[in-house]
Amino acid sequence: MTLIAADTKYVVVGLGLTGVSCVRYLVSRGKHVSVIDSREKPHGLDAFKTEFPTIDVHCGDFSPAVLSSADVLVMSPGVALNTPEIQKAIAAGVRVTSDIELFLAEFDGRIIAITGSNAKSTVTAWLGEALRLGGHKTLVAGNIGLPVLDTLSEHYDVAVLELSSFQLELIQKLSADIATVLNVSEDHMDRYDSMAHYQQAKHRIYFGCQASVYNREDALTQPLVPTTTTKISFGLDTPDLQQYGLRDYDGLVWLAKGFEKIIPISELSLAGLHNASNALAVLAMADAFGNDRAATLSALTSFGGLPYRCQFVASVHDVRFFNDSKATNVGSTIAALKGLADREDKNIILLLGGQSKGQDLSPLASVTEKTCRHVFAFGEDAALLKRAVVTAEIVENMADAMTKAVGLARAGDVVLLSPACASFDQFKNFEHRGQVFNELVGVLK
Ligand code: UMA
Ligand code: ADP
Repeated sequence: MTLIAADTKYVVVGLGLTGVSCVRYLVSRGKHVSVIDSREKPHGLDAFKTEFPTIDVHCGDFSPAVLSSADVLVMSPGVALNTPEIQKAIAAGVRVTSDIELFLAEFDGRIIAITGSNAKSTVTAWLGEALRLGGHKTLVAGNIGLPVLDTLSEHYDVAVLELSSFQLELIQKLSADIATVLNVSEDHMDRYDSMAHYQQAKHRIYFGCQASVYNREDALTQPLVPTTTTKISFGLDTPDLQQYGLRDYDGLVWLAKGFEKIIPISELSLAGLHNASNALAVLAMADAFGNDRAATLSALTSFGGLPYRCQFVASVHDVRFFNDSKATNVGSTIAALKGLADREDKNIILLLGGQSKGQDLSPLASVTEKTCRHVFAFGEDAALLKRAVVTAEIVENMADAMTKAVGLARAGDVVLLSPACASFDQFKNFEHRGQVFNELVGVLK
């Protein structure tokens, strides 16, 4: 590891959750630090100035003078590395690091790193629960919402880190004990110029890892980088020896390792085949870690799931309402539709909408055709959604979609918010969108 001089000047780029955690950490280590943010008045600026009255904050642009005054830029994941001003600073010799790299330099426990286009948070939290029940002091952090540098004051045996492609771009060599890419489907196409670049960013998670866990049904997850690692696979097909998959025994479908039957999928605490896939990933990683199998099984049957992931909200007049606000890309919406569809009937009324981030929306066409009685599209990219799902009805916002959906719904139907898009055009974030949906359901009861 490079030794950093005591008088190194750090400029933290971006004043969000990550940026504030970086400042807090660098100040606590006695470092010289200032902040830059390209927005005029980033959210949380006033609170920051109260907490750090003496730290210089430059807002409104990425001033070349401020950036080039740094020895090291500490990047936030939301700021693209190829931002011209950042590239100029790098070309002039300024080094770049990130909160995850600073964390890795200090953390002395084992590291399990998880990425994927979907299911990252669910698998991270589920595995964290399994390891905790196995008696390991376990940290769950990263893209899931807890910046890693805010956790260093406590000792942990193991960190289960959810890492986004944005965060992975900012790590030279992760060297995790266990690393996984759970699945790869289109997302963040407004930041990457091709799927190949997006996939390459995700695969940085495998650099230097000791064991890689991949999804053998998704070729894009198989390690691209040469590894000396143990490779372990999971998938919903029948597993070979040492692989994780599904097997039929006595009329039930079981999670299995090779020929070993482990638990029927009907006993998992989260329903839907996509969650069986998630459970297999948890099991594979927990075994690779050496977790007590009974503790893992206990987590697989008791974990309550995270809010806004295909979450059942209520049944009103025999219409079930599901909140999948976290479905911010096409792959996750398709998983929800397949999970909730009734094979006999097109029983779903789907609410789509928001910012589509440059994704190819066309895969929505055939699955909505098979599963949905009606589709509503709202928000910034409603017209693009309608171009993909030609039968969709454009409405102004989610509240209008709900009013119309309730008017259409018959007993036995499902009203599903699974927007396939980011929320920032009409909401603060996906949590806010999820809360508003729950409130709209609440007034129906
Ligand atoms: N900013 C600029 N210029 C830009 C872009 C952003 O100055 O061009 C500034 C903004 O004004 C803001 C700050 O950067 O002040 C925001 O930084 P950020 O976007 O990196 O967000 P954080 O608040 O630091 O949160 C990040 C993750 N967000 C993103 O990667 C976009 C959070 O993941 C994560 O929980 C948090 O770090 C802690 O690790 C959220 C997310 O949406 C949930 N992630 C994406 C996803 O899951 O798809 C990747
Ligand atoms: P991430 O952190 O990758 O966004 P989440 O666990 O928050 O993942 O789930 C995001 C969305 O993906 C939710 O809509 C959830 O229902 C859906 N999802 C969960 N598991 C899978 C899977 N294995 N494949 C596709 N979609 C999934």
